Amino acid sequence: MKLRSLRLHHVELPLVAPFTTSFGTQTAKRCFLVEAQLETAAGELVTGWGENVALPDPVYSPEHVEGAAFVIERWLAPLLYAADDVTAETVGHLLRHIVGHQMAKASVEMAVIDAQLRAEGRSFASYLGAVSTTVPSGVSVGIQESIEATVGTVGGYIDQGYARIKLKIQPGADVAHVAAVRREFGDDLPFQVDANAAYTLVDAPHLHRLDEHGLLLIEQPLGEADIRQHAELAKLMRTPICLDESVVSAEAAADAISLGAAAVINIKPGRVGGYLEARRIHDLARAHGIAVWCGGMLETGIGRAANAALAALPGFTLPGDISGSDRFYSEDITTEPIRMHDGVVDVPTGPGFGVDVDPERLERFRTRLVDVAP
Ligand code: OSB
Ligand code: MG
Repeated sequence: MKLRSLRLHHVELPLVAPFTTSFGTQTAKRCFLVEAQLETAAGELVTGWGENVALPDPVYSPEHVEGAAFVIERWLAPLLYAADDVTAETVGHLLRHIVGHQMAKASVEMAVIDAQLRAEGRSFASYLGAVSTTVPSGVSVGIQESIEATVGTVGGYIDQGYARIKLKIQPGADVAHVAAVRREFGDDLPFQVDANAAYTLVDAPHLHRLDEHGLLLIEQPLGEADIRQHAELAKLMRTPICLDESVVSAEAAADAISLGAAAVINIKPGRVGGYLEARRIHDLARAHGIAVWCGGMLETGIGRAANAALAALPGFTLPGDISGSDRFYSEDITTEPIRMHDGVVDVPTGPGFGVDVDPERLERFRTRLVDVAP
């Protein structure tokens, strides 16, 4: 296919409640959607949509919204406009000389995938090799002001039927909050924590206190670059270590697995440069007996739909952070929100990602539209 036009729709969606992690509080979702128009070999014009998952500030990863948009405008779009044949399978290769900027690359790859599959009338789940029609739906719970608030918020999501609770932790809001949730909801609750790199190896004796609470895993306790230190921490605690921030590519996943730094991997397509790299990490982990699950970045319906398809691959054996749209948004940007029912989310079956952008909401939530000229 030939790339004919590329547009970046910057949007801002209010969150139903502030979301606090060890790196900060978000009260709105600010990101951009990528709209790509491609011409097929048959001369047909097809449109595809992608979503960029970079946060407004470089506090989770080095990327940020404005930087990712600039990288697309200045480097990625020209490479793709110049290419004779742009396909889902070749986008990554065409962009290989640009170092890093995984989230920028992933969002462009998404738009190409969606366009190509719409032209073929094929669903993303079928394209990836999905083996289930629903995926278990977990919820990520932000850091709360008090232990009572943590218990109350977690209880609300349990009542809604979520299949798994993930609680954000940081020094000062960790062991006591976890203990209170276990006391209130019992040992059978599928329960895990995410530190977003808030600790150092010096905290190992403290983190060891989490071991008595039967957590599924602890996600990214140490820094992004601390793969070896995570391997050291793994020897000092029983709770399985799961990496998020550290796994920025299949190579990083291979290192983490070889070093014993990860018993589990959170796969986020944006963080690793796209859905095809995400599938490679799934394949690698599966071959090593490492469990994976699909992480989230407060996606709109577009990314949420794509993540549901990815999570339907056979190696995704743990519930992902794929909640219903209403966990973050009273109105999503897609015509239909992603819905959690009975603890699961349905894997979309329509062509491409199987969701459509709602034109009226897009216009209402849009803060800026950038036409990236050929
Ligand atoms: O560490 O998983 C994370 C959101 C933004 C940045 C990092 C993370 C998260 C979440 C939210 O935990 C997961 C979701 O989208 O439901
Ligand atoms: Mg995480």
